[in-house]
Amino acid sequence: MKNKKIIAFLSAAILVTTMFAGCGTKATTDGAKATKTATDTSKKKVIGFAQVGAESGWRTAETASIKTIPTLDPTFELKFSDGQQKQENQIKAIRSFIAQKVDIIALDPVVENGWDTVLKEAKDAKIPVIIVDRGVKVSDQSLYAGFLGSDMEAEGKKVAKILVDKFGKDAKLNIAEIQGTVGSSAMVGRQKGFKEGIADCPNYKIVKSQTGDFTRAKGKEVMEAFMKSDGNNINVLFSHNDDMAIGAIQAIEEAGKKPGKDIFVVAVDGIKEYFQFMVDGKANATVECNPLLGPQLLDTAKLILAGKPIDRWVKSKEGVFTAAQATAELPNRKY
Ligand code: GYE
Repeated sequence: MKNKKIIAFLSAAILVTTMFAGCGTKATTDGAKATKTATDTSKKKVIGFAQVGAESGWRTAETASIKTIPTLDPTFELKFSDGQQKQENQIKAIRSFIAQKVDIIALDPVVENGWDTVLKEAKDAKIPVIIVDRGVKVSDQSLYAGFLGSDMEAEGKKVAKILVDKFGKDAKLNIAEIQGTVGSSAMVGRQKGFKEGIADCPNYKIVKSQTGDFTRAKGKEVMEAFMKSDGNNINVLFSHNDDMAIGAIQAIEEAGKKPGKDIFVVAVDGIKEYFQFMVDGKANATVECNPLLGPQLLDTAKLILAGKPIDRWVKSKEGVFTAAQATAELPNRKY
């Protein structure tokens, strides 16, 4: 009897143990699942993007495009930092990305110089860096994996060609130039390309040249000053971006002149809003600079992480648009 009781007790115990064991297994499986999900998330490849700022329509479009990366490929995560047009903020952002051990750093540098130290820190931490949109000048080329962006010098040359095609080489042009951010590759390249492009036009004179820092407000301010001192003389405006041209167009109108007629207006970028100014006859031409770099940045990051070679310079594709094409092109503009 006693034995029977013991056997019954043991059987119950075994049953209970098995039941618990069953629960235990279930719990472990769920736990494992939870752990696996957590591991998957932590396995996401992280790109840290140090952006210049939010100074122009172009910039906003670039930011939006790069922010699509995690949607284009959910195995990627994006950490975004807005440098507010200050190099020191961008350097801080890179250091923070290094501390967070991101997989790739993408840097859109506000200016060309002054990156050696922080890029060396990224290299020492074995984090590859892709330079996006604007270029850098560094002593050691191995400090970054590659550059993805436009050919700024070529853009400056295209602007010059627009003038030569329109007015001929021998025309007498008094050109006002509103430059982008001083020391940025966009400003340096566009200015250089433009000057080369007009080198054999003896009567093309840059009579005014000042920076508008790529913003609409400063573009207007600069043009106001130009109009005050030389308004009757200027017959061409070359603005390093569309936003500054839009600001300048307002200044030209306020000074009692007709932008697009009294002053031929040419810029760079190709933002939708500027197309409207061309349609309205207040601007004459723009050279396209493509800000939709998100998909190409993702592709480049994937190649690097797969240990595959990337081009030293991945160039973006772009065109030139005149006021005559603006109405047809306007509905196609994606930025
Ligand atoms: O032209 C301007 C922006 O770096 C190409 O920066 C870019 C330039 C662009 O603020 O609108």
